[in-house]
Amino acid sequence: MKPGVLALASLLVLPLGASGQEEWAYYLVLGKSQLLADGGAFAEFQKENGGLPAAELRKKTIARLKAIAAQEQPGLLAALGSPRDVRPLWIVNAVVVPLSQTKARAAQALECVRWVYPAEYFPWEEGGAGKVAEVLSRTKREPFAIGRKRIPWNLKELNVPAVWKSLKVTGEGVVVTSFDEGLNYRHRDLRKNMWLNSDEIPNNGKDDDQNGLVDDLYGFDFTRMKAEVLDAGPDQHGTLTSCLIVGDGTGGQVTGVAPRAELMAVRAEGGAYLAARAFQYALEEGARVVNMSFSIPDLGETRGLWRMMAEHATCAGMVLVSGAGNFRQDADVPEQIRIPEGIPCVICVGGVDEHRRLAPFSSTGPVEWKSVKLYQDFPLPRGLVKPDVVAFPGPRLGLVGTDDDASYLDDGNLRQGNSLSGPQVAGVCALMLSANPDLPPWRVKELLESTARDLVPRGKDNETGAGLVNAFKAVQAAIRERKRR
Ligand SMILES: [Ca+2]
Ligand SMILES: [Ca+2]
Ligand SMILES: [Ca+2]
Repeated sequence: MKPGVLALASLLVLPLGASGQEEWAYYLVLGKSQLLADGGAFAEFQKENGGLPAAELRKKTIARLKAIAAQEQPGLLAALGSPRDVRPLWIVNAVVVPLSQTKARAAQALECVRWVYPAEYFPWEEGGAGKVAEVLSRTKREPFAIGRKRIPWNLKELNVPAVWKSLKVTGEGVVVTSFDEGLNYRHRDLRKNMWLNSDEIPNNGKDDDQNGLVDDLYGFDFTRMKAEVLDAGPDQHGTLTSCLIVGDGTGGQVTGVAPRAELMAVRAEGGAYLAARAFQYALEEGARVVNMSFSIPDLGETRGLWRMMAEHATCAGMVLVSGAGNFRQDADVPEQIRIPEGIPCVICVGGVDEHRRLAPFSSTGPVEWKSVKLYQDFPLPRGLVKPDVVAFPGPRLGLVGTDDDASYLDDGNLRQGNSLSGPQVAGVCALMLSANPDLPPWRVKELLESTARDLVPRGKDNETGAGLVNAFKAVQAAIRERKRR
C-alpha cells in the first residue's frame, strides 16, 4: 500500500563518543513470560474467555497483560545490566533499551528472554506538545437518515444500506480507530464523527486525564509525539480511509459503512514499538476496531512480535482489520502477504472490481509461519489461507471533498488499492459490534467469513478468501448470536 510508511523504519545505531568503544543501539527485548505462549494458546484463550461481556474481557485482559509486565520486567532489566533510558511495554511483556552489540548477543541467551529484536525508529521525546488547529466539540447527533444523500455503488454491493434501513444499525456506540497518517478532521463528512477524549481539556498544555499524553483530543500522533493529527498534505490517505469507515454524507454522498460510529485518529508509522504504543492507547481509550491500511515487508523474525501483539490485542476485545496489499504483480516471484495482514487473527481484506473479479494488483496467499521461531505453524505448500474476505479497492467509491480539501479530488476520485478495501470491512465490523457489543473479535471474523458470498474457486481460497462481504447477513448473524448468548 504505502511504501512511504516505511521511510522511518530504519535501525538506530549510535556510536559511543570515544574511539574504540563498541557501537550500541536500541533493542526491543521480549520477555519469556507472555499472556499467550504460542499459537495454540490463542485458541485456548478463546475457549476460556469467549463468554465474557466485552467490557469485562477488555478489563481482565489488560490487567493480566500489565501484571505480567510488572512482575517480570524488574528481573529482566536487572539481567540486562540495569540499562538507562528504559521504555517498557505491556501489550507484550517487553522493554526497549540501549545495548552494546555484545550485550545484545548475550541477552538472547538469557533464561528470562524470549527474543531480542532491533528496535526501529521512535521519537526521543515523550508525552506530546503543541496545539491542535481546531477544537471540535461534541454536538448531539441526529439519528442517521439517508434522506436525499447519494449512496455509492460499493456500499450497495456490500449490502450496507439494508443494514441501516431494515436493521436500524448505523454504528452507534462503537469507536473505530485507524492507524494512518493523520487526517482532515475538519472535513464535513468526518467532523461530527470524530472521537473526542472527553477526559482531556484540549490545548492547555496539560495531561488532564493522566494517560501520559498531553492534550490528546482526537487520538495521538506517536510518530511525532504530538496531539495534533491534522494532515494538510496533498495525499490525504488517512482522510480517505476514515471517510470509508464513518463518512456520514453531510457533503451529499454517504461514503462510510458505519456513519454513526466514532473515529479515533492514531499515527504510529515507524515500527513495532510505536505500533505497540498505539495498540495500548487504543485499548485503554476504548476503541473496538482498528483499521490498518499499511503493509510492512521483509520483517523476518519480527513478524512473530507483530503476531503476538495482534493476538494479545484481539484477546483484549479488539477487532483488527488490514487490506491485503497491492503487490501481486510487483515481482517475478509473487510476494507473500505482508504484516500485519498476514497474521492469522487479523482480518485480511483483498479486492475485487464491480464485476466481482479479483483486482489484478490484489495480493494473494498462502502465508507461511513455519520460519518464525515463536510460532512455527502453517508450513507451505498449504500455509495459511489469505485473504480472509474481499471488498472493493475502487476506483470511484464516492469520496467527495469540500472547498477546503479539494486536494483529494484532484485525481477525479480514481484512487484505488486495498488501503480502501480494508476500511469498508472495518466499517462492517463496527456495525456488527453496534448490533451486538459483546461479540468477541474472533466471532466477528468467523461470522464475517461464514456470511460472505463465496466467489470462484469454491470455498475459502487464496485469491478472494471466504468471498465478498455481505454486511446485511453479517449483522443479522451478529444479532442472532446476541439472542443465543
Ligand atoms: Ca492525556
Ligand atoms: Ca490538556
Ligand atoms: Ca472461493
